[in-house]
Amino acid sequence: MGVVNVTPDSFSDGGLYLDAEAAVAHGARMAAAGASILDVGGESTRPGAKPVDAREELRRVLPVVERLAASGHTVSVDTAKLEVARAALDAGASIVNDVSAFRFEPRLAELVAEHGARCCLMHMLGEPRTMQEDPRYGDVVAEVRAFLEERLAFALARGVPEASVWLDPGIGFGKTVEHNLELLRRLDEIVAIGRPVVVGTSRKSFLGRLAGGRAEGERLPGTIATNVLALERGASIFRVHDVAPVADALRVAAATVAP
Ligand code: HH2
Repeated sequence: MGVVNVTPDSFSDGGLYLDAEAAVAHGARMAAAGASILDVGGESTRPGAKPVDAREELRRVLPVVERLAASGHTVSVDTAKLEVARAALDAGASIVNDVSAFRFEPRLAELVAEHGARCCLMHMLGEPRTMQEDPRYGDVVAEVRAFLEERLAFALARGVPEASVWLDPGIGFGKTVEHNLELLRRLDEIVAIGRPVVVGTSRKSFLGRLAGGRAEGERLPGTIATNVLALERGASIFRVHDVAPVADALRVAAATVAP
């Protein structure tokens, strides 16, 4: 899954693809490099990012979703807003990637069911504005697993078929470095829920810290290491900014994992 951020303020590529033309070209390049899904987002979720209203989010993502879908790409829309998800699905997106897992807008579940779309439900502690203020868990893996099971049950109760749901432990969303590491170490416990698992470690700050202080653009080695290990532990979908090198690494790693 290649990341297409149509935002001025995303943590690692904010402002680079704000223009629809540039975002579409970037998406097409990632598809050519091996991305089978393009995840288009119009609102940054980094701590402290400025909230965006639905009108502005739509203005950013809709032309990009439309054009990428029209060119035959599988498009997911990274949003927690009903209006944005509805317009994106009508414009050809087929997956809703909701970092709030239908908590902020429960009616997203019915929308996904009505459209026969797929969805990615992600764990986040609270909301983006405050999630990194001293996050605490008893057992982070057990709590994230219980949350994802509850959100999966919610989606099913609203009519989303089980086969349409992917789950994501939400690396970096209300987690310390140690929480992120524990989730990656014990990813098999999230995979054991029985749905495809999405992981998003790409360029995230814990990788910079672990490597001794690396800026966003210097976190590719950490991104590759964590995605390869996540593959070995059963993850199925890898949300990344640097598609070509990660796709190569995953192909090689996959060839060494027992079928
Ligand atoms: N991470 C980000 C955004 N959306 N969706 C899923 N399913 N999993 C993730 O880990 C995830 C996500 C944050 O990364 P990015 O989009 O690059 O940054 P920003 O939120 O600043 O736009």
